[in-house]
Amino acid sequence: MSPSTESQAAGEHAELLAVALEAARRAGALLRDGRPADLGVAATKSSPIDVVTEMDIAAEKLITSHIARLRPDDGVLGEEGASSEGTSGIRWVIDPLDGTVNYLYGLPSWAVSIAAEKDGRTLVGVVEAPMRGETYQAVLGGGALVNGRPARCRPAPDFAHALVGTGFGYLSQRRAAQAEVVRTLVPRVRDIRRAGSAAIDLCDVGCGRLDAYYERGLNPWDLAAGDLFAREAGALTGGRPGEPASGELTVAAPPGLFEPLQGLLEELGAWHD
Ligand code: LIP
Repeated sequence: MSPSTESQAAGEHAELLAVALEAARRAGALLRDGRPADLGVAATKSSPIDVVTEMDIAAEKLITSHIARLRPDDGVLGEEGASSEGTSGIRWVIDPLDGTVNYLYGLPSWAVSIAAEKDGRTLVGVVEAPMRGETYQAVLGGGALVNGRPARCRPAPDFAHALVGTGFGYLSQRRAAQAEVVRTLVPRVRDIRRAGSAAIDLCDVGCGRLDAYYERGLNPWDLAAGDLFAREAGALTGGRPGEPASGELTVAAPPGLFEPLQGLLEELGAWHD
């Protein structure tokens, strides 16, 4: 890449990051400060426990309006229905409220996740976790920061000392299959954590607060920003061997732990229900 092309790319990444940071900050403040005391379920999606609240919808509207104002030619894909192709080649992938069930119950582990991608590659990602007072940001090839400080994943522990995050889907058949996988894993690792937000789990791998994370059934908006953050913080991410992280399976861990975990998940069929 020529120097001028490099500087153009750096300038674009900086602009995309600034848009994502401000949109995430504003949405995070709305969700933190505007949560109604009587918050209820506004709708359900894939199952009666896959819920949407009025705040998911309000946060997505705030984010998409902010982006449209500053970058009107970009495409958008949001969990709550925002969808447009755009003409710029940039697409925003938005989970306005990741960890919706936690938010509904008043638990603190939820986040706003915003990523910008071009030709299917995530260029920048921001995860805003207001109840933690933390902002996670990453730029492709530019590293990962948590509250402006460099983030690095933990060096790989041996398998029996790994603290492993995971999550479960909203359909009972899938949950039964996921329970079988975690049943095998529990006696082989230090412990399991199920915090309820993929975006935060992926950022926790990047910050060294989890040794690993895996989950089947994530949507693009759940993982786009956190996957980039984890990778830029030194972790490996992927799905089945040779595959990228996806809804089929997402795995994140430092080198040396990623490979044996991915191999065991493949053996256990964690990639199918
Ligand atoms: C959630 C994910 C989480 C998963 C939950 C749910 P949502 O996303 O972040 O990892 O285990 O089942 O899918 O629905 O809160 O945006």
